[in-house]
Amino acid sequence: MNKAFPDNFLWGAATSAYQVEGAAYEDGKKASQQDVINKENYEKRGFATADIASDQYHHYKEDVALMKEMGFTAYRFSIAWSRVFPDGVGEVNEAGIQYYRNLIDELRANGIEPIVTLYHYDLPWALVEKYNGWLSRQVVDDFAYYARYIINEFKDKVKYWTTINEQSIIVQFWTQKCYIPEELRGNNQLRYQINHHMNLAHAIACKLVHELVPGGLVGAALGYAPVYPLTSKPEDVMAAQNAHDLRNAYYLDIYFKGMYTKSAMIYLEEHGLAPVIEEGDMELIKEGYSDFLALNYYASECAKACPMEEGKEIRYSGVNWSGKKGDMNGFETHPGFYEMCKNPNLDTTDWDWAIDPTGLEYIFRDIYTRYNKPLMITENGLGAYDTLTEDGHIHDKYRIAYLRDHIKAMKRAMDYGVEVLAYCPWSAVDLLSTSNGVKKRYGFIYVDRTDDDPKECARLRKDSFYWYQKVIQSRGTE
Ligand code: BGP
Repeated sequence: MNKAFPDNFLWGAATSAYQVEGAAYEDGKKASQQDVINKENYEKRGFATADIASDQYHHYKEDVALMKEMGFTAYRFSIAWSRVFPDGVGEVNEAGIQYYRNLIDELRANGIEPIVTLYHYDLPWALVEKYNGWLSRQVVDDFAYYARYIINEFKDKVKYWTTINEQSIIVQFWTQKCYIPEELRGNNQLRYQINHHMNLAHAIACKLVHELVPGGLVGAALGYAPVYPLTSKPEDVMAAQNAHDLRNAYYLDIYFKGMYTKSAMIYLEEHGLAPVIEEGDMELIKEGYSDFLALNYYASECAKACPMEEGKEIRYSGVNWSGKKGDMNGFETHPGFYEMCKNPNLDTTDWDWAIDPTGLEYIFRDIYTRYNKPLMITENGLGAYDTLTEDGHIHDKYRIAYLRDHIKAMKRAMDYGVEVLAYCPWSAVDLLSTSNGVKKRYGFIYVDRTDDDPKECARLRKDSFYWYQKVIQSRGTE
């Protein structure tokens, strides 16, 4: 087996627009639903807003220089729809699109391949006001308008495109990822309806890349966790299969087979949760095939049987808001199908995410064997509290250990024949977490700010920065 990664393997890291850019209302940008959701998080829980985030909008040249210093050959980031079209559709905001032209040119000038995500949770607020955003089918046409503009604009500069970030996670944590009016939050069918609208939007974006970008490659970025049975009791094994069908296969089958996984759809239909599918939808989904799958892998999940019982109701994943181990407020439950639970065999992060590098090897082998498409990692990482020492260092050896083990696992999968294009862990620089403010850090580059005080967002190199630099230099043999 080869020790080193292939020469053309892309090494980099990832971010998303609202989590890193800041400048939320600058140069013509208007609010996205994340500006509103994060303002609520600030008011309820004291987490930072997206107003300044890591201020990459003003630090992008410095950030790209630091990425180059680490040896990056790729950077996965997203475009803020409301920076380009502040009202969702209509007039383009010249200053907004210029920011992305500058960023992409800066990356290219430094030999860094842009991997562009079209949508990462930040729908223009104007479309929420107009028709409740993703809840309405109208959003599909507006997304097509936005996607056509962006893909056409960057067709000669961007080869790798990802469409919609983490549809599976949006179903679980829908009020954090989409703005859902209070009175509709009890209607779980809408989670799958949103998801269906996103499948249509995804298919349209895939078709657009195939039509407009010479040599372009496109796929979704899927949040994916393998599901293990809690025990080897057959009913737990069956529960794990059920969870896999509804949480993982459901997306893979759409992206690669153009169909909904039957078992999952039967379950949804039986419980009145299935999306409304209109004539022509499945044909469109089939036409919008993916060239690769981008995976966001952080943790594995565990499931056990969940017999139907009086009083047991459907519920979705809990969140650990406090960042104290063991504070996770509940697990996803589908009576009669499966119930998620803690895996007693794995250690967790402070936010209760199971640490499981072998899970990465497992899913790579599994997905590649079934679908035979190239894979890339567009997120993988450890959310942790970092301490800035008095003399300006961040000794994040826990992050190095986590990433090293995952890189090794990815390599083992590659040694067994899995085609992997890129490794872009989360995150290039520290940024705003989706549910836990800025104290939960992921970056190689420290951003000196707190939830209460954005300060100047000065950049500092963590120990993991120098470690990753060596990994890249040695083509993964470090
Ligand atoms: C993924 C999202 C990212 C990111 C990451 C870490 O689900 O695509 O946007 O933030 O998870 O999650 P969190 O920020 O909640 O720690």
